[in-house]
Amino acid sequence: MAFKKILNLKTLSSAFAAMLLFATSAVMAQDTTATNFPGADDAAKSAMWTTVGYYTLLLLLVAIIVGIVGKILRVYDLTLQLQGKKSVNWSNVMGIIFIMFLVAGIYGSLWSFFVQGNMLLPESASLHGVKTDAMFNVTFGITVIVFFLTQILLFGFAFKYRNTGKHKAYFYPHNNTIEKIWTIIPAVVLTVLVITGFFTWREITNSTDVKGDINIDVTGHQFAWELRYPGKDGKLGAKKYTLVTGTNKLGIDFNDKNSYDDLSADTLVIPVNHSIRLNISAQDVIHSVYMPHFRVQLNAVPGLPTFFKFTPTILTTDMRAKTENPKFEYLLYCNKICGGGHYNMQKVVRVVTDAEYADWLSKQKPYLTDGLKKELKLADNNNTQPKEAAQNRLALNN
Ligand SMILES: [Cu+2]
Repeated sequence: MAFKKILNLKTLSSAFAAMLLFATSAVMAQDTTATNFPGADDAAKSAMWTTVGYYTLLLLLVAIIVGIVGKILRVYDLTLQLQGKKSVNWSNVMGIIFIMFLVAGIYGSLWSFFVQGNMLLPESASLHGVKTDAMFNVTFGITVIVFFLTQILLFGFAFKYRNTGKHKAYFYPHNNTIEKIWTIIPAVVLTVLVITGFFTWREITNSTDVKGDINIDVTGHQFAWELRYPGKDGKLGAKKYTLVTGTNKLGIDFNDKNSYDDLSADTLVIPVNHSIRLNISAQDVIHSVYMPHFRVQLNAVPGLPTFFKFTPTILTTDMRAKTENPKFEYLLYCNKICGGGHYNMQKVVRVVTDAEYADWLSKQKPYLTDGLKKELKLADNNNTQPKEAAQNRLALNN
């Protein structure tokens, strides 16, 4: 009968929620460096899930043991009452559980801090990233101090002022001074943090100076990023969505002479210590350019071309040495869940020296392929006016 009472929707759903929370934390705690790339070792993956399953079952076992100990205490309490003795002081029991919870919680937080904290991104590989990291660290430092302070006070006071049997639990409903302190201090601290964040963000995004930047087009579609580099003229040609066809995937406008020498590339190769300007756009749904190692993220919104400027500071080879991972690659991800193939939207980003960059760029294929020339009825000689051909294309699209 008692067991049936426990099996109601409320307890079952809270137990399920707790299990889910724990299992998620266990998954997060796994070292995924061995499994986190395409074609990862299957054995490593299954070992990871075995560990998660083991800890989840362990949690279930601990919960059952706690339940049994509770029942034993209850029986003991009833026996005492039957014998006419003083019964168990449950407030004392609760007070002790509070302290145990505090100690276990602090241990768990510190464990998470040191074990999972090690899995954070390596140092920022871009100029502005150093500033955002500094802001993150300050915010993190403040919240850690506040977290430990408030948890110790919360559980410590619940223990200290409990009903001990000799005196009642201390009732202290209101104090204006304390209210003022914990309203004004967080308000001031948060204002300072938000304003610092505002100025840093403005500094990162406010540069409209294009001189000296390397312009690269990054266009998102379901499910890939298309990259376009300027040719020898250093300028990217115009784009027009109405010109998009199977061959002219990006809808490059070849009425614009700057388009002729544009290059298409598979890998985002960028020279170290140069300002890179990513011209970001999307063709279907909202995607998001996400390069965590450079602390870069900006949405790619259809119909709203935008850009992000950053300066890479650490060569891929140097980062491999720093992370002690010879296979390390910087990556460009999509950070919006944009559809079924979203997970597959990643490109390798390689930071190289100036000489390597020039060499790589000279090997890239022009965007204007023979197939495209034929489609646009462009003669091999680029001096021919392509206007008519492009208009024909437009007419076909309409
Ligand atoms: Cu996407």
